[in-house]
Amino acid sequence: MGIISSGFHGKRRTGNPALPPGQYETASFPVLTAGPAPYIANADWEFFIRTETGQRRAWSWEEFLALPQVDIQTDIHCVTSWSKLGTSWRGVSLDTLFEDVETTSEFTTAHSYGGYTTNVPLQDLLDGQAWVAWEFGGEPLERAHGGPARLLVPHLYFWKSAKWINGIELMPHDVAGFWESNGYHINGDPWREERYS
Ligand SMILES: Nc1nc2c(c(=O)[nH]1)N[C@H]1C(S)=C(S)[C@@H](COP(=O)(O)O)O[C@H]1N2
Ligand SMILES: [Mo]
Repeated sequence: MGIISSGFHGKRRTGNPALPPGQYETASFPVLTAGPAPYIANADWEFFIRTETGQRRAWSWEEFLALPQVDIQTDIHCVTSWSKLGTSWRGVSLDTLFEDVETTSEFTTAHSYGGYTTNVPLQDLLDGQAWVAWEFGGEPLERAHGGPARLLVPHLYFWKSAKWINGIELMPHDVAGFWESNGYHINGDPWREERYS
């Protein structure tokens, strides 16, 4: 233990209960992208949801902005060990986007412009746990961080929060995405330290 009595015993902690095991807090906002950042003009952007039966819902940028917008305050946790606490975002809840979608699938694949994919169970996207976010800290999301818009699933490691999100595909099975096929854990719960497989 350090010199500060944190009240935890037998476990090395920083003393901040907001930090999952093995994470440290950073004030900066690192950029982590596999490959080049794609450029998508707002006018060309769309977000789709495609089901296992081929049903497809899609929103243009204008239609997306006309949906109910919510402010989100949340901590984010990268598998490379940095956490950023109390970040603020604005976007549309996945609950709103899934309102008229009928599916029996339990799994999804998030597809990004540029080809990045990540798998997320449908239940992790619903009930106020995930958003398509387009504002960060009161400003339009920077392209390096996924602008025009990114998926935000902050209760899982940040690689699940697909930047430059294009759409969500409902999947009959859990199919590993980009990082999940390259050694990252299939689920990615930071509180269980599901980092690598
Ligand atoms: N499209 C896309 N989304 C992505 C990535 C990526 O390479 N491409 N990297 C992931 C990883 S590993 C992390 S940690 C976060 C980093 O987000 P940031 O660059 O905004 O910090 O984005 C995730 N989403
Ligand atoms: Mo990451």
